Amino acid sequence: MSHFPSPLDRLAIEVPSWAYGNSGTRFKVFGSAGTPRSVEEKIADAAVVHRLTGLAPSVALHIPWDLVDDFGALRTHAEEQGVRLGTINSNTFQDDDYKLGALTHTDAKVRQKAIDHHFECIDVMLATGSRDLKIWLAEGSNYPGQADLRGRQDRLAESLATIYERLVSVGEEQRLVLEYKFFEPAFYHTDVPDWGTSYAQVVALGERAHVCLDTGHHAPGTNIEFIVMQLLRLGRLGSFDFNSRFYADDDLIVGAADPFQLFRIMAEVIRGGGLDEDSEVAFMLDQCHNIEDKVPGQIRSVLNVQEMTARALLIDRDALTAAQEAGDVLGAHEVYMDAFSTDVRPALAAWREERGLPGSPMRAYAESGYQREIEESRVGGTQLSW
Ligand code: PSV
Ligand code: MN
Repeated sequence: MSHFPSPLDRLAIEVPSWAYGNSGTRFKVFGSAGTPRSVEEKIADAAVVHRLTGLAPSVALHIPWDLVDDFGALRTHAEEQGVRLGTINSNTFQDDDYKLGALTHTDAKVRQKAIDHHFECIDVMLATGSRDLKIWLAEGSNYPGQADLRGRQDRLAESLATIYERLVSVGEEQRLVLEYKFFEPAFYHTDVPDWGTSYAQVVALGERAHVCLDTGHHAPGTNIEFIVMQLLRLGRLGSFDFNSRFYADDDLIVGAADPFQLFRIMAEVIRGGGLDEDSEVAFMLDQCHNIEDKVPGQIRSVLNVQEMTARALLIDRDALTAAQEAGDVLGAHEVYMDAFSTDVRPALAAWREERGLPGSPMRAYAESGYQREIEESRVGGTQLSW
């Protein structure tokens, strides 16, 4: 049964440039042999993931981490490697001026600096051919009374409107996606803590503003697939940042901590049309590989998404609906679990081989010698990290 329903052929997962650099926790960033010293080397690594899986045709950039002098040349470099440059992520979380806020700051000069940074990101998008500007804000406060919650929300709306206005003026395709996160780095309140706040802000902007759902950005126990359903229903699910977590925003390999949750999310994506031909939902990874090799870590990640998507596509929708409508609680649950419990790995290996890809991308990577090659050749220079 290597014939999966056609949405499987449409599944494309964008990889983040930062996953190829060194990362860590606030305690330690570990260096590792072979880590890229340039954005070009990050893209070369990302291209290997796509070559071996056929699943990762684009690479997201983070500005200023991935600033280069010539984004047109970077675009050509990516295309020569067989990938595209994707979402542009802004960064207003590593500058002293933003200690008390960026788009929400009480000082208009600081707000303008943060807005100008987004204008710069829009210029980058024009050079790279990117569709999406993704905004995640590290803004909030640590102590009750420290900040005027309402004033910050109003300033946020105003700043976002200025950015959105510029974005929609440069072309027809560009979109703004606003990512939410319930805490960290702020610990008392966060200005965009949940999907409802992100939704309220993007709806006020216009039709080309959407919500980004990062799977690591909810309180433990949150029913994430419900949020997926609701945002799809409302037509505002712009993108996913996939990763998995045990405790907080762990940024581990997607599907590693809870494959069943990933299955449930993909089941709602499919149910809500998120893999239909005309869907504009972007599937991205937002992960760090602190201790494992980064390229195979990314390969494992995109394969996990594919595997749970394939299982979710096996849900017998007619049988499920019949059981649901008949009030057959356990029958409906069994139909759902039958799909989750199916081992699709042999069928996926066949599916890959039919498309000229290695049946086992993980084994193909291990046998390719690429890891040894980058470890031996990438000496000198400064390894990239955040
Ligand atoms: C914030 O935790 C976040 O999820 C945002 O997407 C950032 O851009 C990214 O992580 C940085 O790693
Ligand atoms: Mn994220």
